[in-house]
Amino acid sequence: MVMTRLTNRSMAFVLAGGRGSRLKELTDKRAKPAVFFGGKARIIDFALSNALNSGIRKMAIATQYKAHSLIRHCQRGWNFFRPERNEYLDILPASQRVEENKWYLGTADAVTQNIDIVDSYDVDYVLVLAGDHVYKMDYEIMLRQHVETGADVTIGCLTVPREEASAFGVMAVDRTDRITDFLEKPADPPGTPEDATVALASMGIYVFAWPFLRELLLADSADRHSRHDFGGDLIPQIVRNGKAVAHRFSRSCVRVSPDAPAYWRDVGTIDAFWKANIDLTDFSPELDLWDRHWPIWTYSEIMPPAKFVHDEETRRGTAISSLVSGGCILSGTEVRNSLLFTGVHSNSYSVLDHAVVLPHVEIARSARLKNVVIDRGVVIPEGLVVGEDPAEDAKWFRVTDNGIVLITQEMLDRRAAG
Ligand code: ADQ
Ligand code: ADP
Repeated sequence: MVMTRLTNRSMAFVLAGGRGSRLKELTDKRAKPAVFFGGKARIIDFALSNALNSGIRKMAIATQYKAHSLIRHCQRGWNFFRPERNEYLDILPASQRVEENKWYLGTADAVTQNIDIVDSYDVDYVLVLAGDHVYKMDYEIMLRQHVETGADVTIGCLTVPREEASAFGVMAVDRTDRITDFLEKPADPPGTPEDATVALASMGIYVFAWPFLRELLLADSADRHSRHDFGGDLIPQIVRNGKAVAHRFSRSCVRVSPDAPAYWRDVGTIDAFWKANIDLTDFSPELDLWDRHWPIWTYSEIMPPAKFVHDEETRRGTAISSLVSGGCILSGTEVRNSLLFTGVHSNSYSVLDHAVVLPHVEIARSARLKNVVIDRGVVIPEGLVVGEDPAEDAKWFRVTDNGIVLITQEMLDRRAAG
């Protein structure tokens, strides 16, 4: 028998159809996996890069909600897989394959509707991933655990504070990490035996042997009472009737970043999104995007280098403790603790402080913007001040409980119209 690596016998099925409604206007035009992150990337690049760096060369991406931006990104950035080398990456929009007007009913249905594609990949194992999170993880370690324990399903999990656990599938495990109970988004999540203040949460990452999952999906599609959802239907069913095992996220990170703490963020709210981006401006950020051993691949426009124009009059045109992407021109603007995506232009006397500025934002003169997230392509008018008077900000913009302000073009247009 020819010995092949486990990752060569596996595929990643990435679920990228969800809206991410807690990101509010940031996901009005795009699905959460397509939301920009870290200056150049999109959220989905993390799951795809993890799969690539783990040695997986067969991937499928199921899209649904507002998929245009996501599909375009994947077509531009992830188009280097060659069937001649037994590599595949397929983008699978809902309602393209089974019936013309049938959306994916739930996450499991997204796989069921594409059973023939998975069959054609000729793999033994399927790794189901959410395209929704920012993290680094070596999936090969999880695949190996799945094979070693002989589980029906292996679920990636991490500990979260108990009060945050209602947003997750929460599990109870025995001493061997076999899952004894699984509750999807419980109102009152149980703590762990060792520590009642934390709960063991599902990351929405699953490993199955394909023949097992295939049979389960076919049975599920015939079940009229099922919502065809992994977390809501299939996983609780396996926990009851089969063998489900927890894979601790921290284990899969040992090889990825031996010296750094395990990094995983949901970035599902404006606050979390702002903070995870601003954290990259730290002296030594927890998420190391510069690590050449675990690169985060993406598509990003190739643009001229960032330019800082020092204005003799204003004595500005500087950025400190900041990330500034290609194509940016900072002319007489002062930038502090901020993250600027590709192609941001900013003019004299303006100040950006703890600002997350998405691509192609234009900032006129004398704007002062603090603790903000500015959506792609926004044109900031001359003299706009945000982040100094919460009551004024709340009149026009979306202000979070933590005082972070989201600015979109629609909000500015409403403000301009009075
Ligand atoms: P949620 O994240 O709430 O919980 P869900 O909204 O189903 O579950 O999203 C899971 C993934 O599937 C996301 O990446 C999303 O973009 C995608 N998705 C959603 N609907 C889809 C559809 N119809 N077609 C294709 N893709 C779709 C899940 C688990 C929990 C677990 C959390 C971890 O159910 O148990 O704790 O993930 O975040
Ligand atoms: P990209 O255009 O690079 O994919 P987005 O995620 O911002 O970036 O785009 C989401 C979708 O909305 C795309 O179809 C894009 O063309 C469209 N779009 C972006 N900005 C605007 C805008 N200001 N008005 C209308 N449509 C927009």
